[in-house]
Amino acid sequence: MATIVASACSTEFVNRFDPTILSSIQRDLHFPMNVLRRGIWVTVPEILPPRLKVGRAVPSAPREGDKTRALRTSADVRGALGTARPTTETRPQDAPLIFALQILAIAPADVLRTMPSMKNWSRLIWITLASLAIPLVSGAATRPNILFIMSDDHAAHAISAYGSLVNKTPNLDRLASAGMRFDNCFCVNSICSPSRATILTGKYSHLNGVPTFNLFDGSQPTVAKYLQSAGYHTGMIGKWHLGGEPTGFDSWNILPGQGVYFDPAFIGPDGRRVIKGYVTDIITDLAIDFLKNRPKDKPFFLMCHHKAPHRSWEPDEKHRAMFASRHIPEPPTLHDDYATRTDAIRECQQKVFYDLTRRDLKLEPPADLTGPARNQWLNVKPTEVEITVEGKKQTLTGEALNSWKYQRYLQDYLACVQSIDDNVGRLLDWLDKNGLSKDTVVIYTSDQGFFLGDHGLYDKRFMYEASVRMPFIVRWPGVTKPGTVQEAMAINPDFAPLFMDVAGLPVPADMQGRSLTPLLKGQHPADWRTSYYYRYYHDPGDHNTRAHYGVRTTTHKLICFWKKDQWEMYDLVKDPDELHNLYNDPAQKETVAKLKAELFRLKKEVKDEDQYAYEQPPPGVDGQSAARRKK
Ligand SMILES: [Ca+2]
Repeated sequence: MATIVASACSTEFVNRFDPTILSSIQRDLHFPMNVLRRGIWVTVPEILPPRLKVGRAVPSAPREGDKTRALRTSADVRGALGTARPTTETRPQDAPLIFALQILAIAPADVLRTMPSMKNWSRLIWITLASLAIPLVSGAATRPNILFIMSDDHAAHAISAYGSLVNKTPNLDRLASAGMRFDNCFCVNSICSPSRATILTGKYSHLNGVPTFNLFDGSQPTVAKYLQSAGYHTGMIGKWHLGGEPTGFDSWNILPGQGVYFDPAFIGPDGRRVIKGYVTDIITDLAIDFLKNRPKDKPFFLMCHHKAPHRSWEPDEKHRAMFASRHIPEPPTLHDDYATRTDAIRECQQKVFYDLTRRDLKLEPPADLTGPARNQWLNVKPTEVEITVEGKKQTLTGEALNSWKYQRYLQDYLACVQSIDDNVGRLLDWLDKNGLSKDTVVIYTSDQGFFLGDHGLYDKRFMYEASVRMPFIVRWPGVTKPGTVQEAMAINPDFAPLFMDVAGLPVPADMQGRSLTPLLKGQHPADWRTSYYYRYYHDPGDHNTRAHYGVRTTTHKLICFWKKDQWEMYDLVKDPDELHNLYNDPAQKETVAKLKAELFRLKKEVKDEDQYAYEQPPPGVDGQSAARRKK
């Protein structure tokens, strides 16, 4: 005979609820996990007659300053429930969170013996709750599916919905026209693995342990684990790039390290296999397989992570041909002379004119070169290139070569993006055909932005706009008004809280972002952030890019390259291209002082105590691909 065990609790208490409690209860009390999952996260006051209001676990609500208490074991649950007492309190104003944990579990009747204060309660109450609760949690409308599509290094300004001047992306535009486009979504550390760790944990790099390309500690809480524990069927397909094996996913199939564009290897729970074809098509195929094979009685959470359009920008033949002879407009800052800027941008090695290699430019090595000599040839950054135009050989140098390099880079990059766009279309079509679009929140983003020749650069890392701005498009039928644009500032630590919220779960207190749901509903919370904190560590890294931290407000940006104590300040309203460093302008003294105060306020708020300022964990995410390269 099953009986529902219930307890009311405070908001803080709910926020400290640890998903590991589920496995603890399962282990200690021998409950089937699927029953547990069906029995939690239900808001009951609305369905209860007033006289049946449940008890409030007053003594278990943590007090101010009490940071250690958490429900981790079934003993904790018993302790919390044992203190519950009947109450006639009316429902508090913040009831959805306050009562989110009321039904903790469906427990065997004998468990009640450990909860003396509940003995006198009518068992009928619990049975009634059970019968009411289960239908409440089973509807797809209350727990929508989440399809999170993330590409790698796809700049927002290479999406036509964002006003791209260089390409057209009809499928991403289709998503944007049915949902909300975020125009000010930023990453907090503009590099691959750190962004992924932040998205999974809702935390900054200094708290999730991934400041650079180092191994992610898979034992820490992630949004995938929370959703999995709450009954979501979770999947991770494509580029993982956090080292080790994914945790918190019912199904996973990942590229080793960076992965490769053609005939890529994938690693799953059953080992490694090579799949013939083009990586963007294959990741989409695997995502569709996940959707086809999912248990139909559960909502799903699928992270579909593309490799493209990451360097070395290798398109498939179809898309390469589309862009092969296309002239791409140059960005206005391609010839930036870096006047007024600090040393960092001059010293970096991610410049289109100087740092693209023959490999990047797809130049063909002499046929007689093999092995290391061939690699050496491909890794040269050429200052002279011979090309053939209409049967005639030409040697390019200087400005002509610079322009040609930009065209070669963008043609390949955009051709890779075009395949992403096609494949997003395939996924959207599949959802449509299978009647899932209405019940699925679809998100498109990239792990950061990218320089498309902006400031003469490729790659990312810097806190400049093209690098930190992430495309972020959300289609949430019935919640988000189609075709809307969001100006409020979002950051990638917000993604995990958003997924929690979509799934009807309380946002854990240690997640540092904030759920974007109010914005998606068209609300404008008065206390929404107007500034955010950024920190990049990978110095000198692969591109000799100086470590820095900074603050971006809605109008200004302040950057500190802390190892050299060099600063930059930009007025984003008057100078959106960030060409004029105003840090040393006497007229800006007051503005600089205010920005510094805000920078250090935020640094403290996000608990950045310079954990990785001068020393970072060893590399740990590219081992497998490095091993492949050596072969
Ligand atoms: Ca990336």
